Amino acid sequence: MEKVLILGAAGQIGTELVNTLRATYGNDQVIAGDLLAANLSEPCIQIDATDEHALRELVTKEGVTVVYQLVAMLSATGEKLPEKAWALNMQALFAVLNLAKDQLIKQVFWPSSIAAFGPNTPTLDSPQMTVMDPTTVYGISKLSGELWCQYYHDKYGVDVRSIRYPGLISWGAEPGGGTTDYAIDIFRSAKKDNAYTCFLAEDTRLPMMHMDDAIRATLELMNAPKEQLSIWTSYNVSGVDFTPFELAEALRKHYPDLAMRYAPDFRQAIASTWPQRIDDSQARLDWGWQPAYDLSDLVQDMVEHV
Ligand code: VAH
Repeated sequence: MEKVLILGAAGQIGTELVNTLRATYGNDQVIAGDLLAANLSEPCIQIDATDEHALRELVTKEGVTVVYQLVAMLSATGEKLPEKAWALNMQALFAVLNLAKDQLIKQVFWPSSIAAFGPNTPTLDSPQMTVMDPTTVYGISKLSGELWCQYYHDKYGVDVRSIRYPGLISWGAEPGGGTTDYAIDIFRSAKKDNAYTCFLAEDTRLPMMHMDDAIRATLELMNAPKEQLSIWTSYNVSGVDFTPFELAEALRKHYPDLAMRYAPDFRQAIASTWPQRIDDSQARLDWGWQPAYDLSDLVQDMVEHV
């Protein structure tokens, strides 16, 4: 029976992953860990994901077998605190990779991002293997982390698996300082004010995904037979891609008089370095990835729950 520890359990992905994994393995088999533990449900622990000693004590005491290491400072916040973002994102990854290297745990999940691509990455149908020249600290940490995951797999036999998440759209938890957060904020703003001022230009196309698809992709990858997998950096996966204009048009099916304004800020310069659409054929080939939500489904679900 697996015993799972989720680090970053209070975050956008962690909040959803805790619920899904508890439904799969049983409540007591999934420990929710975060520095902000106040709102976590039991079993939970307040823990610093960069504190390797505390992690070693915890996984040994609790018999943890799998760790989902979700802690990171995202793209927009990371540009305001570059050295803190690098330190946090890398130390949190190494702490868990070293637990696996020392065989204290048997499997690791760590999220990468389309932010690991850059301005010279082919912007449409960005391949699994391609030019990667990220220009944000967050993207640099994700690209570096991918290469370290592959190194620990190849050199120490660590079973660490990863997905390059696109922008994730969910209603369960507040977004956490990302460049794609507009695609979450717009739903709350439309419901409250029937209006939204978008911090990206209306034609900024980005790869996005409903959180349900992201969680399912994560568990399908983690449960895939190891011999089926060919990528030990991080897998491309795609859901949908859209522009703020297209999202607003889809939202107007529910809010016909939605007033949209566009006021690009510093996050436009970040979004402009990212691809518009991702080629996820390797994930489809290796472990049968197939998204379920299109833009209309995504908007319908968000409108129903926000
Ligand atoms: C961010 N939501 O905007 C994250 C994501 C693809 C972007 O990694 O930083």
